[in-house]
This record gives sequence, structure tokens and C-alpha cells, in this order.
Amino acid sequence: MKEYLHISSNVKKALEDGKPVVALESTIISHGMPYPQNVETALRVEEIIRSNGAVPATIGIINGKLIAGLTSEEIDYMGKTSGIAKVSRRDIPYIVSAGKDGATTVASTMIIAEMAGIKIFATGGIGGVHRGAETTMDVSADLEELSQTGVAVVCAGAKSILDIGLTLEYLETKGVPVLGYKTDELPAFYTRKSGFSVDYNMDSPKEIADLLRVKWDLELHGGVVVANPIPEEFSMDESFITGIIEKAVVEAQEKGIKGKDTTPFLLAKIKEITGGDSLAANIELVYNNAKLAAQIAVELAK
Ligand code: PSU
Ligand code: MN
Repeated sequence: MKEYLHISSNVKKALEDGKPVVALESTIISHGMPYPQNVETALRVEEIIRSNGAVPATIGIINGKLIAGLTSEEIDYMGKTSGIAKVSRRDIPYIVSAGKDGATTVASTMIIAEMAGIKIFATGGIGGVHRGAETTMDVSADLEELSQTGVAVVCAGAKSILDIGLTLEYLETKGVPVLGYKTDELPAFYTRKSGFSVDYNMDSPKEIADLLRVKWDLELHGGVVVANPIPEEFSMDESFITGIIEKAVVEAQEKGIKGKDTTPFLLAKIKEITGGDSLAANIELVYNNAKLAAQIAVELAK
């Protein structure tokens, strides 16, 4: 495994010393946000993690090398280069054997984080069961990864581009705990509420770290979803954003968008229709998740 994985020297040192480390994904950089906001956000997220006492490890694939701890130059490259592949679990062998670049999704970031020994990962939103999955079978590989890879993913819940109810059913079947940070309700990314309950409402980073320690001590393999609601002041109006998401979903169907293109298409469409308001909310919720992830990592390292 070692020959394929490169851990940056500061991340390696932190891991060897038992210091808190937080993994970050790169699909959000290459496919989730436009340049230059994507790079600015990614670098700011790293700052937030450092200022909360942990070491950031942005994960991606460059020239076929799995990297845990991209440099700021590499983050800039991932953000401004067009045509970088979106890489999930199934794409890793090809991208590595062909020596290509890849932006890692939640699933592939979890895989590389686990290889490196990183337990906590912050992002915006996870993939899930898409609306209409009864016929399309479009279920994100992120959910399967959560069932088997031991990394906790701090996110702002699931976007309503997904079928949130079915996503929760899937996670329940796969034994993935869904924790709400100071909330009984699963947040819906741009909004603090979705109408669906989380499994457990957790009041502190310590409580979350304690649960993770028990889960992994008991060898109950797999991940945990930590759902952190977007701060009130940045949350969007629910009926406004729901209407836009409905439009985007219909347009994706009409255009026959499928497979790995669906999520990036929907995200870009939402941003286009809201004229950038959704991007501002997206950036703020990622900052909020980075802070909580660092706090959990600090508790877990104690
Ligand atoms: N949801 C977001 N922003 C994102 C993604 C999801 O709000 O950037 C990205 C993540 O990288 C996630 C991936 O892992 O999309 C899921 O894609 P798919 O549905 O094709 O599995
Ligand atoms: Mn999909």
C-alpha cells in the first residue's frame, strides 16, 4: 500500500505523535465550487482546522499518487485545472494505474484517510440515495463506504437533491450511526431542518469522540455521520431553496444526466439559479464543519 500513498511530512509527524488530524476531500474543490472560491475556501478550511488545534490533511490524487496532505500549490492546481476526474472507490485503480489526477469524493477520501490512519473528516455534504433511486438505482458509493471504513464524516446533513428519508433508511440498514450536533433533526445542508430525525443528539465534541472510541474499540467497523447544522445567520429560506432544487432535479432528468455527473450537475445548477447565494451558504457550512471536526479530533486524541 505504501508505494501508492504519500503522506505529507507534517501530517505524518502529527500522526506519529498522536496529534489530532482532520481529513478533507478534493471533489468539493474540483467539482463542488467554482474557481477561485474553491481554492480560497479549501485554504481557509485548513486555517480553521489549525486554529482549533488539529492538523489538516486535504486528500487527492496527483500523477497517480494517493496524497494525504496536499500542499497549497497542489490545492490551487486541483482547483483551477479543468478536467480533473471525480474519483470514487471504483475509479481509484484506474486513476492510479494510469498515473492521472483525481479529485476524491467522500468515499475515496475515507479510503485514503483510513490508509493514512486519519479518523476524522470534514466536508460539506455527503452523497446519498437520489430521488427516483427506486428505478435509477442511483445510490452514492459514499453510503457503502460509511458502512465499511472507519472514519467519521462531519457534514451539514444531506441536500434535498437526495431522497433524505431513503438515505437514512440505507444508513440504518448498513449500521451507520447518524449523530446530530446539538440537534434532534437532520439538517438539510442549506437549511437547519429536514423534517427527519437523527439517531442521537450529541451535545459536545467530547460526547461524539467517546462514541467513536467505543464503536471502534468494539470493532464495529465502519463510519459515523456527524450532522452539523449550518449556522442560523447563513441558512437559506427553506421554500426558496426547495423550489430551486426541484427545478434542478427536473432539468437533470430531462437532460438525461446520469451516474457520477448527477451530483455536480445539480450543484452547479443550484448555484446558477440562486446567483451565488447557495455558494455563500455552502462555504460557511464547510467552515462550521471544519471547526467541529477539529474539536472532535482533539478530543479523540486525548
Ligand atoms: N454534496 C455536496 N457537495 C459535494 C458533493 C456532495 O453538497 O461536493 C460531492 C462529494 O464529494 C460527495 C460526492 O462524495 O459529491 C457524491 O457524488 P455521488 O453522488 O456521485 O456519489
Ligand atoms: Mn450517483
